[in-house]
Amino acid sequence: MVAITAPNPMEQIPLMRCPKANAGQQGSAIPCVDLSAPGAAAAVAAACRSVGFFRAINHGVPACVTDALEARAMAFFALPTQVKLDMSGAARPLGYGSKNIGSNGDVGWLEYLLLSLSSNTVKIASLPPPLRTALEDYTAAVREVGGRVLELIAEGLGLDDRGLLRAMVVGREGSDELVRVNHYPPCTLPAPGDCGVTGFGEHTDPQIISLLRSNCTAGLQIKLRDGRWAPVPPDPESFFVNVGDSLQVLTNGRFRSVKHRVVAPEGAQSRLSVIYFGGPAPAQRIAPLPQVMRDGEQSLYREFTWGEYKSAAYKTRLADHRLGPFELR
Ligand code: GA4
Repeated sequence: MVAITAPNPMEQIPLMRCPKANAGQQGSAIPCVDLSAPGAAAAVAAACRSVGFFRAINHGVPACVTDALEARAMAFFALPTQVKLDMSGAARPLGYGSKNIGSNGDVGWLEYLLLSLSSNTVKIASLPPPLRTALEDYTAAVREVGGRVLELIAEGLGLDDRGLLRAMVVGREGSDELVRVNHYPPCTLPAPGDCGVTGFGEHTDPQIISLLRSNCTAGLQIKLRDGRWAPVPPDPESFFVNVGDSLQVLTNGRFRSVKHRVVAPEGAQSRLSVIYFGGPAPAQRIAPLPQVMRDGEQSLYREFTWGEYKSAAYKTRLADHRLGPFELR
């Protein structure tokens, strides 16, 4: 007798290759910042200038909050596809998505939930209540970490108003905060030894900052300033902070948004990551902060609002240089 198994929809995606990063010395290229240490502001600013990315420890989010979300999210992704779609709606861009990222042809070896947060309410009423609660607890906690990081950034930049960046994102009425839960099942597609299958293609995040937490399955890589890709060793106890395009503009290029990507896992374990994206209100003007500019320094970017940038970004492909059309030189 021959066993007939239902075709796995993930098997249908075009095979994209993504070189595995060389674990060599680059792992140590990822700065680590103790958010509770006295020198945290200087360390955050140095990391944002040099790499645009850092690992944050001593962030104050209890493990029970991250663990609860991980367990609930894994249970959600184990449900049949149709049930997940019925509960969350198909991603357009918010909702449940599988392999398609955005609406311009990008694909990856993953499924995900993309949700908008508003007044700390995850706007997907029909998610299973335990997942909804776990997401709300998580996002309330991670948003505080985001707020703290933005205060440290303001201090590290020497701004008089330490609350300026935080106030653009956290707790601001109408700010544009998103949370994304990415599930990368073990990849069954063949790939040559030095390549893996792309889980999430290379891109920068359009927002001000992003904070990522994953389980202990590897896959995330960041692009260093010298062009090499560095693997980010997973650490479920840390948050990984990304500089987004909008922060690059607010600092007139002093901080640079980091390119990152995910290679799908090959072993038996899924990768699960949860990312908080801190974006401002649509009407927020995104232009270099006058306080960071030296006398006579010219803006590198034409001025825009977050709403304009976001709608332009959502028309691009993942790997596009989204700030290009806004650059002045
Ligand atoms: C990248 C960062 C966030 O995941 C995201 C992504 C968004 C989406 O998944 O719909 C985009 C991507 C992201 C930038 C370019 C466009 C839009 C997919 C895509 C191809 C939610 C976001 O804000 O921008």
